[in-house]
Amino acid sequence: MRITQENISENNQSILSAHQQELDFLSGLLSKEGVDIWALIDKIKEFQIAVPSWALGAGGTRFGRFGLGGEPRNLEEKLEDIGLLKALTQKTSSVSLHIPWDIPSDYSTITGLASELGISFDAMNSNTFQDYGQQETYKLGSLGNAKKSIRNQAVDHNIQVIEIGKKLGSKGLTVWLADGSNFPGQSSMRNALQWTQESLTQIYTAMPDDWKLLLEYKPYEPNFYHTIIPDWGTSSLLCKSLGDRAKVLVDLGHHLPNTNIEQIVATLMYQDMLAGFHFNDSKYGDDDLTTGSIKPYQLFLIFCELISGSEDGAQTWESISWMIDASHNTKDPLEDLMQALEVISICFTKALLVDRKKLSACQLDGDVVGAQECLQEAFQRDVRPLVREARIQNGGAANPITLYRKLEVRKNLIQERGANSRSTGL
Ligand code: LRH
Ligand code: MN
Ligand code: MN
Repeated sequence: MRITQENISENNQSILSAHQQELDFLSGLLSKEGVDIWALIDKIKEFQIAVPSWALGAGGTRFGRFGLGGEPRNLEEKLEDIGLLKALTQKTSSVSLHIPWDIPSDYSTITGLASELGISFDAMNSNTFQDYGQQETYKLGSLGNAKKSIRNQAVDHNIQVIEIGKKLGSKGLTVWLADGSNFPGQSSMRNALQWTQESLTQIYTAMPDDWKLLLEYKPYEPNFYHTIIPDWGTSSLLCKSLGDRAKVLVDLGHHLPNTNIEQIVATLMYQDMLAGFHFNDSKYGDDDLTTGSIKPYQLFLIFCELISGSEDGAQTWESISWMIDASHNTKDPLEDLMQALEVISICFTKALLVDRKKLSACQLDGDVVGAQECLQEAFQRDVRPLVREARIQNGGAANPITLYRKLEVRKNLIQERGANSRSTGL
C-alpha cells in the first residue's frame, strides 16, 4: 500500500483552518518574546530520525508474542512500511538494518526501492547475541569470548556487516554486545574486557575511513551478573582506544532506574564522544516503551543538553545519529512509531525554546528558582502547532495517526500480507 500526496492534502485541507488558528495564537505569543518562529520551524523540519528494521513487527516478551497481522515479511516490505511512515510524518527518511535479520536478497532491488521511497540506510547493526546457524555458539559470548575461534567468528560477522552496509551506502556500524556472565567466577572480567578491546580494534580497522562505529552499552540482560560493556564509561574507554570515529551510543532504556541520562549526555558531549541515540522509554529496565510515554521531562532535559552542547561548540549536531529503538507488544508498531516521532519532535522543539541567555545568567547569579523557571517556561508550552506546521510544510499529514486510521492502513496491509505474517527480528 502507498499513501499518495492527494491523500495527504485532501486530509490536511479539512483541518487547515483550525490548525492556522492555533498556530497564529502561538506565534503571536512567541513573537512577542522575540522568538523567530520560522527559523524554529525550519529546525523542526530538518530533524530526521531513523527507524530500525526490527521495530516494524510485533515484538514480544520472553513469555509470548502476539502477532498483529500485516507484518512486513521481508526487507522490501519493511522499506514499504517506512515509506508509509515517511509519507505521513516526513520525520523519518532512513532505516537501520540488523544483520542477519535483514540480509538483502537482491541489492539492486533493495537500493532501487529505497531510492524510489526516498529512504537511505542508517548505521548497520551486527548481531552476535543469537545463534543463526553459524559454526560456533555465542552462548558464552562473542567478541569477548574466552575462545579465540569464537572471537574471530564474531569479528568476521561484523566485517561482513560492514561489507553489506557498503553496498547499501550506510556510513556506520552499531555494535551492541550482549557478552558478560551470569554467575561470579564464570569469566575473568579483566580478560574479557581486553579480548573485547582487541576484537573491536579489528572491526574498527576494517571500517572504511568515512564510517563511524557506535558502541552501545547496557548494564544487564541477557547476562545478569556482569556485562562487559555495562555503562558509558566503559564504552567511552573502549572507543578512545580505537580512534576518533568510535563513539558512545546512548540507548535511553539501557540505564538503571533514575540514572541522570542528561548528565551522561553532557559529559559525552564535553569529550566529543557522543555517537547518537536509541530513543525509547523505560519504567524499570530495557523496557523499550514508546519514547516519552513515561518520562517526557527527561527527554526534554536531554535535548536541552544536546542543544546547548552543540550551540556552545562542544560537539556538532551533525555528528550525532538519531534512531528509535522500541518494541511493540500490544500496539500497532506503525502507530507507536508515529507517537514516538511526535513526542521526540515536541521535546526537541520545547528545548529549542529555552531562553539560554537568561538561563546562563541565572546560573552565573546563583538564581536557582530563576533557572528552573526558564526550563519550565519552555517545557510547559504547548508546541504542537509548530510541530504540525513543520510537518505540513514538509508535505506530511497534519494528523498522521488519524489519517492512518482513516485510510485503514493496517487493514490494507493485512489484506496484502495476511493475518499471520511474521516479521523477522525480535
Ligand atoms: C539491545 C538493543 C540493541 C539491539 C536491539 C535489538 O537491548 O537495544 O540496540 O541491537 O536492542
Ligand atoms: Mn538499542
Ligand atoms: Mn535495548
